Formats: sequence, C-alpha cells, structure tokens
Amino acid sequence: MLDYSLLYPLNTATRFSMKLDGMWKFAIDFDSVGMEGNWASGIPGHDMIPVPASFQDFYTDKSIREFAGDVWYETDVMIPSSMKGKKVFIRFGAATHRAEVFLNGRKIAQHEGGFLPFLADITDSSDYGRVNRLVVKVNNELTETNIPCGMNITLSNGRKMNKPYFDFFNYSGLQRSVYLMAVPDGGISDIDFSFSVAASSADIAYTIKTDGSGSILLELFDEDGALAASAEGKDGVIHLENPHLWNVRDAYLYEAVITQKENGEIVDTYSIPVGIREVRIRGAEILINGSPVYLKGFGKHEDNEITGRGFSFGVMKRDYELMKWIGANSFRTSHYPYDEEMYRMADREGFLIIDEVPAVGLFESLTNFFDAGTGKGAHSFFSKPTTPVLLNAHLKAVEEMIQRDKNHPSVIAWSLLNEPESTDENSVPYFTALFDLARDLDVQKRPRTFAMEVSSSPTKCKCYHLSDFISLNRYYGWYILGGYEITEAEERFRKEMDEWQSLNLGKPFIFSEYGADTLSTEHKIPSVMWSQEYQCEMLEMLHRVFDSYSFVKGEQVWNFADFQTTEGLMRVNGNKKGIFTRSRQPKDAAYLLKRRWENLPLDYKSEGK
Ligand code: GCB
Repeated sequence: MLDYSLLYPLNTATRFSMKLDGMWKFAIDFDSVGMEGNWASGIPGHDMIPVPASFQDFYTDKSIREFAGDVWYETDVMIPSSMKGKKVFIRFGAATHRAEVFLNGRKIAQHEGGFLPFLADITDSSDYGRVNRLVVKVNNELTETNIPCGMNITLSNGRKMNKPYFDFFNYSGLQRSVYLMAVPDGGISDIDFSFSVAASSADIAYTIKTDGSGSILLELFDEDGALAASAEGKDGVIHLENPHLWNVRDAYLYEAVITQKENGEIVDTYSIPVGIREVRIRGAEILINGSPVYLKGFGKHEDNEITGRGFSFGVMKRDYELMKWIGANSFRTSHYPYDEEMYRMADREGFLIIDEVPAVGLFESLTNFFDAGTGKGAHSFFSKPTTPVLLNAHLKAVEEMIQRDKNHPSVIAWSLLNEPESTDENSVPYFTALFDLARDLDVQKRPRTFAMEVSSSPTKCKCYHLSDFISLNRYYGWYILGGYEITEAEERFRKEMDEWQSLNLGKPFIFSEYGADTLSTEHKIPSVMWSQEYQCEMLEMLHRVFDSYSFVKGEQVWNFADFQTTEGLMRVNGNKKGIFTRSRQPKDAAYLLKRRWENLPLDYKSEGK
C-alpha cells in the first residue's frame, strides 16, 4: 500500500496547493560528483531550466541531449507559517525515471518510476515562515530492473549512453508540475466510486478513507449546481433516479463534495468530478452503460517540439481539438500513464482511455519496434535473475496508476504491458501477478489487456487468456510485406485473423496499433512506401480486413502524431507514423480517417447489426 494519498491537488476551504512551476536552477552531473560534492545543499552554476519540461531539447550540445545519469534541479520555496499544524508535502507529477528529494540539504524522499506522482512529506523538515531550498536529483538511466526497460553502456570517452528497448526518445527530467501542498492532518486520503446502472436509475457505491476520525458527508451536485443526492458515513450506496449518465463523447459530470467534521467543526473538504457510467465486456462486446461501443482513435505519445515530454496545456488542447475533428472517441496512453490533466479533459470531453502502465521494452532488443513488428522474438525475458526486481517495480507502477486514475470515468481499461515477450512459459506467472493485482485494486473491475506484438500469435502466445479483451499491434503492409507486396500482406493478415477466429475466444479484439511511416513532404503516384499515398492505401487495406471480422471492436492507429525517437537507420529524426505531423497538422491520411470514423456508428458491428 502507498503511504501517501494520490488525490489530485486542490485548493479547498481546508487544503492549499500551489504550483512551483517556472524556471529552476539546473545542473548536469557529467562526472558523477554531485552526491559527494553535496549538491543536495545547493547545485553549482547558474543554468536555469523550465519545469515542467524534458531537459534534452533546449541545448545545442549533443552530449546533453544524449546524457544518461543524474541531473539536478533546485528551487527556493517559501513555506508560510500558516501551514504549521497541517501535513505539508511537495508533490511531483512525475520525475523520470527516479528521484531523490532534498529539503535544506536533508534527504526527504525518493521515488522509482518516471510517469506517476509521488509526495515528499516535509511536515517535520520545513523551516516555516522562511525560504526553504528544494533540490531534486533525477536519474534517467534505463535498466532491466525497472520499466520502461533498456540498458546503458559506457562509451570509450567515459560517458554513459542509454539504449532503450523501446521506440520513443528517453525524454526525462521534471516533466510534470510540482506542487507545494498543505492538507489537514487526519483528513481525506482516498475515495472510490463504483456504479451500477439500470434503465432509469443508478447505484453509486462509495468508500472514503481518512487518516483520522470524524463524520463524513457526501453531497452530489449536478452540472447546474443543484444537490442531486447526499449520504453520510465513510461508505455506502447512493441511489439516483433518472441519473444523467456519462457517455462516449457526451460527458456529464456531477461534483461530489466530501466534508469531514469532528465535533461539529469542518476538518477537511475535498471535491471530485463523478461521471456515472458502467464499463463491461459481454461476449465480444465492449459495453458502456450497457450499450456496445466501437473504439476509434489513436495510440499517442506525450511528445512535443522543444519541451519534449513536458506537459503543456496548449498541446493538450490542440490534441483534443484534432481528435474531435477527426471523429475519434478514444486513445491509449501508450506507453506510460500521461499527465493527470489529460484524463481530466477526457472526463469532460467524453473520450475513452485505455490507461497503460510504462511497461514497454520487456522484450530484449534495441530495435524492439522492428523485431517485434516482424515477429523476431527474443525469448525468456522473464526468467532472468533480475526478474523479481522488475516485477516488483512493475506491480508498484500498476498500483500507483490505478490509485491515481481509478476515479476517471474516461478510463475504461488498464493496459498492463506493451509488446512483451509472451511466448515463453515464464511469462505466465509474471503476467498473472499483474492481472490479479489490477483486478484486486480496482473496485470498478475495469477490463484488463496488454498490447500484443506479432510473435504473440494465436498459436504461440501463452498469456492472451488473461486479457479481458485482446489488443493487437499489427504492422502488415509495413514491417511485414510492405509496398507492392501489400496484397500478400492482406492475405497473411487474414490468415492470422482466421486463426484467432477459429479459437472462438468470445472476447472483443481491438487493434491497438497499425500504421506506416510517412513523410509529410512526400507525395508519389503510384505510391511508394513513406509517401502519403502509401499510408492511405495501407490504412484502406487494413480497415478492409478489420471490417470483415465481427469480433474486431476497435481501431487505434499508430500514431496520433510524429514523435521523437532514438536516432538510427530506421528512423528519420523520429517515428513518422503520425496521422498528424509533430506540429499537429494533418497528413492526407487524416482526411481518410475522418471520413471513415465520422461514418462508423458508435455501435458498429454490435450483435444483431
Ligand atoms: C510498436 C511499438 C511502438 C512503436 C511502433 C513502430 O510495435 O509498440 O512503440 O513505435 O511499433 O512504429 O514501430
């Protein structure tokens, strides 16, 4: 169990939270002298850098962009005397991939894993009423004992270099907001909602955890601010007649206001949006509030010019506008949980999210994307001496993700791995532990899945039975039989789909990836691979195949936008499979998808249709 609360930071009558974002002092520890040199008390130099942002793309020096090791951040924080008596925290939205936090030279926290929040408790170490020095050491080295997996090597000049087993640039640093927070001691620490929706009513089961005592009042307000229902006690069930349900691209959010009182005095209050909706899998259908849905959308990345993986409200807004324009209704947070703001906006806009833990590269290969795409498997990734350490880190990330994201109506499923090696018996206990934990922790019992690469075939994969719906990443027409051989690709693809069909799994399938690298500058008639024409031809071929199998209940094209990767022979300054360019302008394929998705009904291929 986590020993801190991952509730989204809010200002309420009893809580205070303030972003510490802005320009922070920054130093790169090229010679690994920071710890010995007591940088924890103050870092050398005068360089300043924005938080949140990835540090890599600001500089003109390649040894900074490619740096593997420790980078140090520092800022001064005034901690007001008025916070005395509260629990006081510094909350990091993420520190990639691991961090140690120091306040006034003393270590106060550490965290492993680069895409989920953590809190540093500074209640007892703060100098109240004074400026306190906050220093963070962030390490970005890739290993096989944490996710995402990779390795690092030492070059002959002594510099370290990361070698990711995955196909996105290893952006790192403080890429999400940092908050100073003060919350009541003994206040509200966790909330769970689950829903059971009937024809004209809904039951909302809730549990509220506090770190102290006192009575709890829960009030549910509708979007007009009218009180819709209320309940007393730390847990219970609220019955609502004629509820306004949350639906796909038709969101409705109630606001739950929770008040904790002791001896008649308010000790804490917290509010949280509530979308009433039920997610279920029935046979080969994905149901939202009992109605079948077909997923249309993308695998995405947090990726942007200059600020890298640093969260930007502007980029987020543009991405949602483009997803609405093109007729999408969903996306997967490939290959890591995104900034919390993405989910809050999805809640408002009615998008469906498959939330993915940062488990990518569990397949030993430096050209993972290629080897996985062509089915060249590396075997026994899960029988190494280090596997138990990796599994622990992976389970912890699953716990943190579910803890953070469980109350978003937009989150309809958990993706527990991307393209892992799954053809070896040793993968079974490893996967089972993840799937069991997700089922235990999520009171909504959302469906679980993992994205399967092509060697995880119907005959070879040992783990697909664990998935509540099957997610396939398939590159027929690109890594497999691309170009003029596209006709053979279609045949090969149909053959695989026939094999899946003959297993009669009675589960929905979605395509969690399919796509072609395409340069926005290339046009060619007749087409060649990498031209915009080829991307369209290939998508048409793949869609034709999807359309012929009734159990295919979704398509999430790879990728929403072009994104940065490690340099190499297979990548032209990044992966170009975007439907939009990196600067978020459409390629030709965007119009093709818009035509298709605007015409596919939400209940496309539902039984009886
Ligand atoms: C995949 C990976 C994704 C890559 C993609 C590609 O299978 O899941 O991370 O970017 O293929 O474009 O090769």
